[in-house]
Amino acid sequence: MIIHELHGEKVLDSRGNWTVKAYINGTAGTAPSGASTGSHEARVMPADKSVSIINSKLQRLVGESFNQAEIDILLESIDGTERFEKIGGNTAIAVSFAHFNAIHKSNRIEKEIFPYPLGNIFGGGVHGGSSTFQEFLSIPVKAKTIYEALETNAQLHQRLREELKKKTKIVGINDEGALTADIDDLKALDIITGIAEDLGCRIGLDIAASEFFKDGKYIYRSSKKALAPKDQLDFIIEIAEKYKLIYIEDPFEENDFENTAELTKKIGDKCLISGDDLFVTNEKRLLKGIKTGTANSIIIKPNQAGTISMAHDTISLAKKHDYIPVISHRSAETCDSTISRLAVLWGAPIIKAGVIDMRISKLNELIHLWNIAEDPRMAKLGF
Ligand code: 2PG
Ligand code: MG
Repeated sequence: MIIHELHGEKVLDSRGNWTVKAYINGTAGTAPSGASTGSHEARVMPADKSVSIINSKLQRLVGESFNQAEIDILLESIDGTERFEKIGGNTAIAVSFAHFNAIHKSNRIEKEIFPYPLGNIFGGGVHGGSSTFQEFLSIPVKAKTIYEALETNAQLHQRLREELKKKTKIVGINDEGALTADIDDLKALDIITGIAEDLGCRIGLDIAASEFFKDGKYIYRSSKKALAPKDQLDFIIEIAEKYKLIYIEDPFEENDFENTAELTKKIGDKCLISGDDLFVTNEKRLLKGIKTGTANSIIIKPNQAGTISMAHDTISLAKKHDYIPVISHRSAETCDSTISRLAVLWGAPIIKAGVIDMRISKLNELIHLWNIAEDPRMAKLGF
């Protein structure tokens, strides 16, 4: 596709912070951003700087013709560093998304297999809320259509809200639209699993353990527990069994491959052990995981890598080695729904994209893709 026009704009994200939006031939792509970011992610530039890079340095793309791999490789080479230190991973992903969307804008994606939504129902950590664990996630394993799947997560969110209102005075909503309440992590798991069983969903957790790892210990807010890594391992195994957890993300701090591997060895046959801050959508870090038997699932966040093609390389490596890829949003988002299209295009069996608020733009895009597919089916989860 020939780029006739490229420009950048500063726009608001869901936290009310500025982010960068790129337009290619009138079609947009917008960078999301995280709060629990891995330290090995692509660098984020201030939005003003990012916009000015698009409107000056990157104008050399105008008049040229690229496919997706070509434009992404050019962005990497213009930057010239491993983690987009010069132009910013946010700048690169906004341009990469805009290019992808300009190509695929009105096209039906020639894929028929749809991802299960992994919905953030209840939360805390750095996203707001008093639980130590960052995300209590639901996966509607029995759903046969995308409609059923999305409705089940929405119902769980609604019923949990009612249930929490009976138990505590203040029930809130955090950065990702997850419910918050002043209850302990285990109490939250008790309540959530009760409703989830009734609705036919299974529960997962994004522990985001780096965020509460201080001086060699995992510090739990409400119970005031401080667990050494080995005790954290025992604790995670205990709750995985008790609550029949199907998915656990970042159970240890971002560089602890060893304990993550041990957990995978112990319970990886019945539960997905997923690396987010651990792998940061980075091929080299995933390769280390593959070699050491660390985790059996990976979060794919295109903005952690910097371009769609880099994220694609990582997901391809994951699939080759039977790591279950989970395409994911960030805690600060916009209505950009590129990741929904990528999830279907890349055949990811799971997508983490929220349950309510503006995050429904991604869920509604899945519905649209479902409706224009010829014979749409849900992915096979194998559990
Ligand atoms: C995560 C994400 C998205 P953040 O940790 O998986 O839920 O949060 O964007 O803050 O890293
Ligand atoms: Mg995470």
